[in-house]
Amino acid sequence: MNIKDKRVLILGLGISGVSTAKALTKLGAKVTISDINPEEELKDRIDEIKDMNLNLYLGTNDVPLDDIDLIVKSPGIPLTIDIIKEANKRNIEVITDIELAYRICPERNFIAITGTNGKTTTTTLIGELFEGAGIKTHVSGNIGVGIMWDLVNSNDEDVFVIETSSFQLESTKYFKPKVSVIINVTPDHLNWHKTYENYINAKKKVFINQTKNEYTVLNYDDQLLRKIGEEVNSNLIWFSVDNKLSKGAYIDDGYVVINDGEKIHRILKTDEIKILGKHNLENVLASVSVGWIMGLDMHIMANVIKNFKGVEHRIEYVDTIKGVKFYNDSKGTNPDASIKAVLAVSPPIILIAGGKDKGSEFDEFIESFGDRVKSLVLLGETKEKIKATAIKYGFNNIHMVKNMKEAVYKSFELSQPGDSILLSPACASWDMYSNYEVRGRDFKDSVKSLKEAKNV
Ligand code: UMA
Repeated sequence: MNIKDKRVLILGLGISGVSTAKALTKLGAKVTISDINPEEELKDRIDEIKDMNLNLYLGTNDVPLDDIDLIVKSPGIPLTIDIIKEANKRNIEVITDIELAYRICPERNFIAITGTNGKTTTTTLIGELFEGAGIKTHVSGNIGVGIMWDLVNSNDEDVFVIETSSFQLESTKYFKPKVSVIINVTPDHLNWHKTYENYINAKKKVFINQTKNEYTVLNYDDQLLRKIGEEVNSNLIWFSVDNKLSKGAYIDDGYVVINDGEKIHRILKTDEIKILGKHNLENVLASVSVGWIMGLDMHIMANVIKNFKGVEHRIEYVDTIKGVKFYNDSKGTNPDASIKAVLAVSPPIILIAGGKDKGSEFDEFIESFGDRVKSLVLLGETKEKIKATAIKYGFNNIHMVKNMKEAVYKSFELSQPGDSILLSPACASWDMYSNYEVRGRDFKDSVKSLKEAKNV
């Protein structure tokens, strides 16, 4: 696609909007941007684009569409807002940045990772595998500065490892990565997608355009994905923690192995992996599958994995105060992610949960506590809903708090040496914070302040 002189409206001056605006201006497109927020709230973002020749509409998304050829919407903007409905009537296409990147450079080495949980860890690890092999890599999509700015600052042979969310995938049409990965699918973002089926359909778009020239990597242990595998038209590679496969990546006798169909290659021992939990074995298996498909050296992969300590805000060890360990899992933004954290951290656990209501149910989350969680400290929009579910299952050691500092101090009060205090909200952060990173940092700052207060 030649974007030069195309009249593009960018909806949303967030991370992806700024990245797209900078890139499209560089590529010679005629750019208009609108954001519903007023100027005062977008100062930093405006600073990044202030020297560029573009039209800016602030405090509204209602922009005249007469001179617009294409709309690139930020992933968090719903398809139901008036301007998008009007664009649909006029047959003006509405896409997200990953689709735009693909259309501009379809031959690039795009590797797209999706799934309900584990996306960021897997994307980051795959990025490190390529970098470890000396290949110039851009870790992008839901991570970092936004894919369009990465794209205009790259070379043809570079690899793009893209974390793709259902929000981004929903508005793709031709997007076709060289390798697609789905790690797992469980209900999430139901307030956005309305039905689980819509959410699943958005996830499937990661492989839907792929052919026999491309690869799809799926989790064999996920029953839904096993069924979805029947719809894959590309070369399908499975990975599994629980099963030995005739071809693919799995665990065998304490080793991560790849069976290439003829030979079994041992990559590393599972006890050499630093990131905790069964779900992280899945993330490692998905990553080595991609590395193998792309021809990476297995020894290099082993070394990178051995040194990989995980990502910030994902079961991140923070500190130990008087024998109590603190873990930040702010990235646990849905019940399934938080169940994984509860299973990975060593009990007894004091769990801090609650946040934005995305329409999730918390039954399985509470059921996963077993003997592992001893107290529940709740905050945010969903605190009453989680409390009611916990009581239904006979879990009564519940404490309601108003903010993160109170949550951390209360948890410590409830703890004994040997306990773990885990922030894993099972909810998005958007009721109290701009994103999960800000929430995670608030948790870590509160732990720091507690440490100072306790003088240890
Ligand atoms: N806005 C409007 N009109 C509206 C709604 C919002 O103009 O009707 C404006 C807002 O005022 C704001 C901008 O749009 O200024 C925000 O756009 P956005 O929410 O899409 O956020 P970005 O800053 O562009 O960040 C997005 C992703 N956010 C979402 O998908 C919600 C970031 O993922 C991603 O890192 C970034 O693009 C770069 O690609 C974050 C996320 O939480 C990490 N993702 C969700 C998740 O992981 O579960 C999907």
